[in-house]
Amino acid sequence: MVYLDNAATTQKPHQVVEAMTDEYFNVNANVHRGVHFLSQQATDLYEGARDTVRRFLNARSTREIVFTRGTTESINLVASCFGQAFMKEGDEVLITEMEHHSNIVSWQLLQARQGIKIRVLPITDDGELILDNIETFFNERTKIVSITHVSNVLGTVNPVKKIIRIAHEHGVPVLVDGAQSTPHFRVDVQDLDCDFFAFSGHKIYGPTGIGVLYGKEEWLERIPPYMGGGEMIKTVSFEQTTFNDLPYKFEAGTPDYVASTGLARALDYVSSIGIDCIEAYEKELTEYAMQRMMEIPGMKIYGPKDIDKHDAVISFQVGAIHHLDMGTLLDRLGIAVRTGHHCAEPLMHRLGIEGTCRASFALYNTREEVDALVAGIQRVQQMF
Ligand code: 7TS
Repeated sequence: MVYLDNAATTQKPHQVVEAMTDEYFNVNANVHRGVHFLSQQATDLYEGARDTVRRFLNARSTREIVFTRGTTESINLVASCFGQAFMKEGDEVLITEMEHHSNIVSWQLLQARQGIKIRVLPITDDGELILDNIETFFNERTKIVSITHVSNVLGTVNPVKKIIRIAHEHGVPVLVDGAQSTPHFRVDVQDLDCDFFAFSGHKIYGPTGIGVLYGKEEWLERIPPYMGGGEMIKTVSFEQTTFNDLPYKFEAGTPDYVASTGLARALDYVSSIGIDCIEAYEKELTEYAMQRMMEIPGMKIYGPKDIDKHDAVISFQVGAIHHLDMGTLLDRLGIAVRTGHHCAEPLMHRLGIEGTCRASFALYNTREEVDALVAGIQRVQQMF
């Protein structure tokens, strides 16, 4: 089996699964709730995981690291809580044409509740953001920018640092969707100077059900909690409740403390290999794949041609072969790719297509697997 659906989710290293099994068998107890030995051990693991995430993102403080269920929940949290605190009817959020549904629909829910407006930065036919007239997208109603770091369809690496600088010149904070960037290259939230950053554990060799919202302390202090419940409070009476300190204000209820251990182990795994090594290896592999795939007659690859702007995701279409047929037949040959709109329907409309086939790589993929993909595509082409 050749697994090339890593943008959807990655396979897990032994260390990650073993750390979680070990916690269930040997340390399991609810966190932050007991004076007893096991609860303290579990709490130490949970808070240790938070510090591992802090180091991985180079955040200033663990107060800025909120555990969530994933990128989707992190974006919904910001849309909902930032929206409630800082956006009124007619205020604007600026997104892009290449967003994943999670960074579109979250804002549409806010639109339905509070009458905000969604403005959309356009892209070129090659899938790059058009920034020439970005200034015209800012006005006094612009309250937040919410953009993807890397497109899960086109592989485009967006110049988020530049966009953040421009937004800040207008006094506007920026949320970066890092679901597709964190697994592939170094992210430094202080260097980017983003105000919020979201990513998912399962896309970076960690378990499902856990993700992160990084937020600058000044913003997290100023926005209200997302959900109410245990752990997010200081005191509760029927008349009035006071909220807990950061980051616990945003962590209502029993968290997935076993998954956070798995995530920390996955980040340690990535760091032990070296994220810069991973980036270099995957870049070479993606370049090789693009070259080999372009040898196939009728091949169209979406996204930037320049490999420095193209992450480890290749969306393609071969002649008139429907992407679903291609994906199904590749699967018969033991090759797993994703087909369809990739949760980015507005992007499909922009490109004038219904969907694509998508091969996405991780650090464990090889040139031999790329060769198998190319041979598989050629075989499918012959069948047609
Ligand atoms: N943002 C981007 C850019 C994504 O690629 C995804 C998931 C999400 C947000 C949502 O992440 P989740 O972990 O909360 O679901 N993208 C994909 C994909 O490309 N194929 O399957 C899921």
